[in-house]
Amino acid sequence: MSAAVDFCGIELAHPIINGSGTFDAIAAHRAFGDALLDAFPFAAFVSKTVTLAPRQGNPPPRLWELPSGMINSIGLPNKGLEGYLSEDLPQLAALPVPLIVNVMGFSRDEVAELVTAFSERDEVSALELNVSCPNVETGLVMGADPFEVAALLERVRPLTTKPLIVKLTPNATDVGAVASAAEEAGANALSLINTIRGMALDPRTGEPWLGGTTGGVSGPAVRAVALAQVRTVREAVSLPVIGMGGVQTGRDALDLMRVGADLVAVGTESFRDPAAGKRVAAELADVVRSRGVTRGVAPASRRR
Ligand code: RRO
Repeated sequence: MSAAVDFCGIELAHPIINGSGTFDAIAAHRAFGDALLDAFPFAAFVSKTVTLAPRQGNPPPRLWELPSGMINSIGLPNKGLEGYLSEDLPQLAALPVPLIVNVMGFSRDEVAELVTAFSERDEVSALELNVSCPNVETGLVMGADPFEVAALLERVRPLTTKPLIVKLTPNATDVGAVASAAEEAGANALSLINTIRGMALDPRTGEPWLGGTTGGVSGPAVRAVALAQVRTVREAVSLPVIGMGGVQTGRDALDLMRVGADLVAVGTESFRDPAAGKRVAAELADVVRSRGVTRGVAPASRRR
């Protein structure tokens, strides 16, 4: 069986991509040189969230390690749209895989401006709308509320023919309802889960450790949550789904596919092992071959 997949009309060599913000391809290219391009770990590259204006991000400390993962409170540091277009996009366009740009705005108009700008760029294969950042209030409100997500899609859908992927937050009361709202309003695909809100205290002072007070929990700690949420979303919609949350092995990826993911993203594991994406893709191919499964479960669109 070929591992190649069609995702929203984009041909991918295998079903493993990265989670936004968990792999800095520009820094990795600096560190590893062209060896990175010869053995790029992912079948598509999803860039860190871009906002309209440049942002410094949250004050440090920004990370706290957990027994089975970590908490981040990065706070969307980025060069802003203009900086991204002039400095990052030319470098990311040179990667040997399709580029998906993750964007976030603090209002619908801001997201509309970002979508319009990227819509004109041939280097960009698809856009991921981040409505799920747990560190910025508007992100949480948008992604937690089906009406807000529908209103956002209705505003930006007419602005581009590129595939629009909505990244859902697990910090919602009913992720299935948000997923359905996104589907009805014209999303092409959904991705989940983003991080789950959490916090850590400084053991010496008892005060919040993170500069942003709370942050997002990721890594193996959230894998069971991801499995349940991907299953819920798969039951609710027919759209392609990118599943992620604590994936460390091919077996973890297969589990997400069994509950309905079409693609799987590797996130926190890439901090430990920058080549994790490639390893997970190879392990997935092995486990699929040895168990005689052609895919996980059939996505809902093919089950109905
Ligand atoms: O930058 C962040 O702090 C951040 C973002 Br935008 C996100 O989507 N998820 C996350 O855990 N952290």
